[in-house]
Amino acid sequence: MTPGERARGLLADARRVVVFTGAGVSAESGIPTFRDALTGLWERFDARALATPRAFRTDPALVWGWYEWRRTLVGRAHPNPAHHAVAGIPGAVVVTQNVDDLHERAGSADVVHLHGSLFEPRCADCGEPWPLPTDPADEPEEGRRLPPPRCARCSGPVRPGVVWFGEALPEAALERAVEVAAACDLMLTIGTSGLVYPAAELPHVAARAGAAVIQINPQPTALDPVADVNLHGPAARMLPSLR
Ligand code: BV8
Ligand code: ZN
Repeated sequence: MTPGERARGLLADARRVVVFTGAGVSAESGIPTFRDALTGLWERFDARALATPRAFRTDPALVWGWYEWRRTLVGRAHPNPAHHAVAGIPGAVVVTQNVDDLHERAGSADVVHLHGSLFEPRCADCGEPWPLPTDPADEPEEGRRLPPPRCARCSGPVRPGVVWFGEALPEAALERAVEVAAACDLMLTIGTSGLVYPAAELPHVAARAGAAVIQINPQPTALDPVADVNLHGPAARMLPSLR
């Protein structure tokens, strides 16, 4: 039996599916993965250094400009066949590390964002949500430094609504993610290098609870040992072939 046939059988028999995704699932929508996201103004920086509270404190305009550029990229992008295939899995819970909204725009109704979202900026001081500009004319130009807006309530700096390195994940999201991973009978892990914790623990939680784990990634990853089936290829091609 080929890995693809095995995966198709597991998916057909599964009753409680969790789909765990990373930046790779959005790659074919033209969204650079986390490591590749640094081009132009940001190419001399390491994403892991930029996605931190310290970077924002040190140079808020650089960090806010980077995130606004990424948000604009996502706004212009479209869900790809991988997002649509995930949305077509009956009753699947999507647990994503991504900060884009492509799973939702593809029709996934139950999406848990472990690392927050580009679309929920808030005041860094008082937490007041900051309303995103609705007029496309207000969208920032191609990647450049952009001083963050000021909070209407306390005039603190507005920050992206994402989880930075060294910051705790949203409690409710992490709790729900562990709960569904421990209760599923199949986990698909798609487009993640499995290097960032505690998110990368989830496929292990599922395997320990007796679930089958299918991985879709063109490259080997840190999750290879926990995968029962490894499908080496791009998600937009591999996922639709499982249905
Ligand atoms: C925490 C949001 C504790 C921001 C992200 C030292 C100091 C402090 C912390 C630590 C430390 N050492 C370790 C840690 C823990 C740290 C961590 O895990 N570090 C790693 C680097 C070792 N974790 C944290 O800091 C977390 N918080 O531990 O808090 C705590 C507890 C209580 C109180 C206070 C603190 C927070 C982690 C969240 C960080 N934020 N994102 C943003 O997006 O800007 S993580 C970010 O990196 C992305 O979300 C992504 O998930 C992750 C990895 O990026 P990528 O590699 O691009 O993406 P991915 O991993 O998904 O890889 C891409 C894959 O796609 C590749 O495998 C590629 O082959 C594949 N691919 C490519 N094309 C395709 C494809 N696959 C399929 N189809 C294709 N076409
Ligand atoms: Zn405020």
